Amino acid sequence: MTFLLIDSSVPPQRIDLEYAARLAERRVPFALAFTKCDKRKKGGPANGRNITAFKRALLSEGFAAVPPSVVTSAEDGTGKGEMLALIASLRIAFNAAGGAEAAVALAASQAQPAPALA
Ligand SMILES: Nc1nc2c(ncn2[C@@H]2O[C@H](COP(=O)(O)OP(=O)(O)O)[C@@H](O)[C@H]2O)c(=O)[nH]1
Ligand SMILES: [Mg+2]
Repeated sequence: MTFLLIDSSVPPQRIDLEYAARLAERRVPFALAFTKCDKRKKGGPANGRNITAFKRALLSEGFAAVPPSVVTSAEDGTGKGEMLALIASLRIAFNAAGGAEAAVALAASQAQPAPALA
């Protein structure tokens, strides 16, 4: 599975939105990992607002749904369990359904990326 890492301490970055669009265009299932949730950029919006703004930007740029996401911090460990659980859910599906095809199908159903508008 692919995680697209997004710095939550800064507002949505054009390059990150474009990267998400490229993944969607190529039908690569992905989840969002919002990083550095402990770090507040001085003078900038709170991390939660940056995260909401990023999700809204995806929707306004053509995504039919927001991919699964996890809020993380390498500094204090936030989101580690959630991230491992997301990966584990794919492993369980892989073993239960017996193959890479099933795991890819599950990832696709979770991510539901739609092609971004041109
Ligand atoms: N406060 C905080 N700093 C972090 C975190 N993750 C990485 N950093 C710091 O951010 C800087 C760049 O780290 P890097 O892992 O290259 O992250 P990048 O900025 O996404 O490329 C380094 O000084 C890291 O110690 C985090 O979760 N919280
Ligand atoms: Mg780096």
